[in-house]
Parts: sequence; C-alpha cells; structure tokens
Amino acid sequence: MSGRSKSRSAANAVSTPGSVSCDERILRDCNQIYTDADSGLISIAQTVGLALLPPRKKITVMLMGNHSAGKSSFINWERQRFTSTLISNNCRISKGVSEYLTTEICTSRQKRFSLVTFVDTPGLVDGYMKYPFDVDQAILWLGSVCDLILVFFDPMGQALCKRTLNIVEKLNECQGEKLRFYMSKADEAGSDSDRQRVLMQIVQELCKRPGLNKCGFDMPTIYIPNPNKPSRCVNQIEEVCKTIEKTINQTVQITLNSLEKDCEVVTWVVTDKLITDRHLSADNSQSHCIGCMLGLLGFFLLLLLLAVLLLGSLSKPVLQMILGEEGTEALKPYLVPVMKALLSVPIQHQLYCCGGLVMVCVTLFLLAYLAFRTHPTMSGWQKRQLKEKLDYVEEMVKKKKKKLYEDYLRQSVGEHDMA
Ligand SMILES: Nc1nc2c(ncn2[C@@H]2O[C@H](COP(=O)(O)OP(=O)(O)O)[C@@H](O)[C@H]2O)c(=O)[nH]1
Ligand SMILES: [Mg+2]
Repeated sequence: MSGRSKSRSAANAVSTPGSVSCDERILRDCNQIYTDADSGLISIAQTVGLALLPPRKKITVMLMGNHSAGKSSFINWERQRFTSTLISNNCRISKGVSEYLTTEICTSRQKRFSLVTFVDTPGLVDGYMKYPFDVDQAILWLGSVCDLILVFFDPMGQALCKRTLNIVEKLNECQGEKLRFYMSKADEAGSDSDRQRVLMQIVQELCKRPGLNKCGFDMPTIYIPNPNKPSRCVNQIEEVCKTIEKTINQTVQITLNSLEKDCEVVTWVVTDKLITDRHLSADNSQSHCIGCMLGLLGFFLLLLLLAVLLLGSLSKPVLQMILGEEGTEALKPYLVPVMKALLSVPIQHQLYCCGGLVMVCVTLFLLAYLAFRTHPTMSGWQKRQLKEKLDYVEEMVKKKKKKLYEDYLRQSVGEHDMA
C-alpha cells in the first residue's frame, strides 16, 4: 500500500504547479463526459427516458468532533504541509447555514489533495446554544453527501460529549462505512499509560452505544507535529492522509466503473429503442395493408349494393339508354343472378338484406379505420439522431473511458512497477 501510494503521489506530483492532479483530471473528464450540453451521457440518456446522475468532481471530507478537538488545526496543517506558496488558499466562510455553523470550507491546494474539500463542522457542546436551524440535522445531511467523515476525540474533558456521540451514532446507521475515529491532540494526553487509559475510556464510551459496538475499534492517535514542542508520543497522523488517499482512489475507481456501466446501459436502451421502432414500423405497414384491403372491400361491397339497387329499379329501356346496348348485355350475367336472388326473397326480407349489407360495409370501414390507427414511430431524422448518439457513445465515449482507465492504472501502478 505504501509503495502504491508513493507512486500515486509521484504520478500526481508530476503535474506542474497550477495544473491539476491526475485523479482530479480523471474525475473532471468523467464529469464532462456526463454533463456536456449536446453529447453528454446525461442528455443522450434523457432522449431515451433514462435519468443519469453526474459523477462528482471533488471529494468531500467532513471533520467532526467536539469543540477544540483540533479539527481546524488539522485542516490547516494538511493544507500547509506541502504548500510552500500559499498565495490563494481558496478558503471561504460560507454564508447561510454555514455562517452559524462556522463551517469553514477549504480547498486543499496541496497537489495530492487538491481535489479534496474539507468541511469543518462546529464543535458540539452539551447544553444548548441556540442556532436558527437544527445543527444536528445539518451535520447529518452533510454526512450523507460527503465521502469521508473523520471524527476527532481529544483527550481533554469534552471528549465524550453526549451530543457528539449522539450524532456519531446516527451517522453510523447510514454512513457507517464513511466514519473514521481518531484520538486527536495525543501529545496532550500525558504519559504513554495516560494516553492508553484515555484511549480505552473513549473506546469504552463509544462501545456503550449499541450501534457503535463493533469489535476491534481502530482509533489511531494523532497530533499536529510541533517543532517547538517535540513529543515522543507515536503520531499516526499519516494514517489520516492515507485514509483520504484511499477514499480518492476508491472514488475514482467507482466513478470509472459507473461510467462503464452507464455507457452500457445507454447503449443497450438506445439499441433497444431503435429495434422496437423498427418492429413498430413493420407492424404499422402491415396494419396499413390490412386497412387498405378492408377499406377497398367495404367500398366495393357498397358500390355493388348501390348498383344493384339503382340498376335493378330501372326498367330495361332506361338502362339501355344509359349504358347502351352492349353495356346492358355485359352487365346482364352479373345483375340477373343478383336480382333473381334478391327477388326470391320476400319483400320485407329484402330490406333486411340491404340493411345487413350496409352493416357489413360499415363494419369493414370501421375495421379499416382501426387498422390505420398505428403506433407512433420515430421520424427518419429522429432515428438518424439517435443512431449518431449511439455511435458517439460506442466510439468516442468508450475510447475516452478506456484512456481514463489507462491513466488511472498507470498512476496506480506507477512507472517503476511497470518496468
Ligand atoms: N498540543 C496540541 N494542540 C493542538 C493540536 N491540534 C490543535 N491544537 C490546539 O487546540 C486548540 C483548538 O484547536 P482547533 O483546531 O481550533 O479545534 P476545533 O475547535 O476542533 O477546530 C488550538 O489552540 C490548537 O492550537 C495538537 O495536535 N496538539
Ligand atoms: Mg474549529
């Protein structure tokens, strides 16, 4: 792990000042692939009724613990550690809720952690300081959106403030895998045995909470190294940095995996939509054919009925006048049997026959109309657009994703390991 993280840092450190780290670039590119206005994965997915969420560009680490546990000091230390030129620290006190929370949001400028946003929460104290909003709820919400929660317990009096423990317990219910516990300001805990005792106390207190009662509580002891006040106490502060790095690593990996999965889903849904559309179009043409045939049949039947009624009621001389001698002769073989059949039926039944035929015609027209009511399909333009998008995902996005994976792997493995 240490070799791996060294090479990771080395790969990231290659970037010149002002440029971004490899991880940061991968996350930013992934986000771009999703959010691009025209050809972003989100907009493509939207055209086929699929909702995708953009991946995050930054990693958020929340610090919590009681008042004066050393949270702000840790952020400052982390920020200044590798930053020789601390020109713009991009540090701001947020307005609104954070104004009261005195939540300081600092973007670490240190190369490796330049994509980490630290969120500093206020030290919670028992007793009730009034805020115009629910601080606990705000912290719980922050906990749900951040990637990592570092909980600092200092060895001094307030380490086990009930309020902090309550929130930690609640956070543990849903965000348990994000939680990490540390004993901060370990250099102030006195002798080794004192420190051990305090550590035991904190762990015991935590284990009293049913939700937090996990065996093998891991609680590194940390403190900010002070050159003026050297301490012999073991400092595991690098563990915190390693944990943050691991979270970065995981986030990049998860983001790349999600990109791969989302590409596949989009490709699948778009392809499916195109195939369905092709089937619907085929169905539609078939229905049109049937509709035409039914309509024509109805039309001819109606024509026949009208001809029989009209021509049958006319006397022979009138017919000859209208159709001429030859016309009458030509029609005779058709008309005569029909007329005979009609006349063989009693007069009141003739009416029923006509009515029945009219009904048949109407039914045929109705069926033809129904057959013409087809499924809506995409226009040629829409289909072309969708195919273009599919090609884009299959060609461009997958290529980009492959490249990002390679970058990620190269960085993880490191040049030395590859050789
Ligand atoms: N000895 C020692 N003092 C510390 C350490 N970290 C912070 N402090 C001091 O503890 C006090 C409170 O620290 P701060 O970061 O403001 O705590 P916060 O309320 O949790 O943000 C400050 O006076 C710091 O100088 C540490 O690791 N060791
Ligand atoms: Mg503070």
